[in-house]
Amino acid sequence: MLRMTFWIRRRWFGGALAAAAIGLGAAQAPAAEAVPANQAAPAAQADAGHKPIFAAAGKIRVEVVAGNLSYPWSLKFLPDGSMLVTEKQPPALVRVSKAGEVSPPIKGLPPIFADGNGGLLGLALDPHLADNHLIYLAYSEPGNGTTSGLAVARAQLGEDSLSGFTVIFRQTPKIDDIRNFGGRIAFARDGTLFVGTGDRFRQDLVQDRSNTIGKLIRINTDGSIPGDNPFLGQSGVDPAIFSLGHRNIEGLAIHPSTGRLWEAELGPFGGDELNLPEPTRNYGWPLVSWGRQYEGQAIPRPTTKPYLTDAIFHWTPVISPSGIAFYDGAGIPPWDGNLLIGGLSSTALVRLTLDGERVTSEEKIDMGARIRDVGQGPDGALYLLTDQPDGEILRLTLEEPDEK
Ligand SMILES: [Ca+2]
Repeated sequence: MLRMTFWIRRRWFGGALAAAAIGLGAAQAPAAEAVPANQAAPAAQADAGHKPIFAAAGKIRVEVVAGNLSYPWSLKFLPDGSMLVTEKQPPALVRVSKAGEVSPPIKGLPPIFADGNGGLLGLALDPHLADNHLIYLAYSEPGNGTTSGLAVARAQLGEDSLSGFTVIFRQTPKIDDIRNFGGRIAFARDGTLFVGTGDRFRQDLVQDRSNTIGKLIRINTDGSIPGDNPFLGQSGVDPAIFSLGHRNIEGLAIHPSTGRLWEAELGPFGGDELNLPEPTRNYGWPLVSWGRQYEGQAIPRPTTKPYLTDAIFHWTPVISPSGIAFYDGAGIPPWDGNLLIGGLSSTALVRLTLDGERVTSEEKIDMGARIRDVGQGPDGALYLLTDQPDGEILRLTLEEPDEK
């Protein structure tokens, strides 16, 4: 059944992509609408969920592990090999067994602002999860009136409920807008937690260091400020800030050998960025950009300035990067050491080959669906989340290497 619906969506999203490419919408293509429920696949296509994709590496097998997830946003593997998945809207946290069975929503989430880009977003597992059962969730928290802001909380994961739910970070100020919450969170090797925020469409606030709009955040897991945070003790600066000048951070990954944080953010009309954040550095938004404002006016050139730090790679037209992950090639050996990026408006899996900290080549692999998160499973396969009202977990492995 799931395989049938996957085939329908592949066709339908292919059409949506073509339409978006003609008009202005490619840079900010709205979340794609649901496929009409009365569409039925021809019986002959019933097995088309296994329809492979053809990449430079060869023929890639695509399996639908689970479906009927409502805009799934983050995927993490628990020690027993099952998965924990956040669903953006309506906000829900669910377990998914290795066999693909989706649990009822885990109880204990707080009130969540679920509109636009908001909802239940990022997920991180404590490095000592097996002992302390702690998980970390990023979500948009309702404020006064129609305002909202990114929040990060930790809680103990029980079988079917969360306990000890504690907010450890709140983005300030809360903003009356439904866009650009950021929302990805990732553990550094030193046990601190990185939080990627967005600009909330308030460019005027991003270069102001007294707030946490458009910033990369670094905190301890109890919400306190690490003693070596770069702005700690500076008056008028929020001490949670690690770096600034970011537009909308939805991709964070720690490099497996260097331990360095890599970050992907959505640009405006053009100018998606891949950055290597360093403490105190200013990544330029909205002073400079490789893109243009949504309204079309240019952002002043040059694209960077001596006191700003430029992206190491950027995309125009945009790919709309969301989750990113380094991959060790266990299930798809030719992708060993590559950085894989989920693309939203591009409906693509974007693969970058690297030479140290330099990007040497790029492959955009059309997945026919918006890709919200990517991650490697304990089985070595690559897993993807599709950003749809009936989103899926896809499992990718190399079926037949390209012999060329
Ligand atoms: Ca930048």
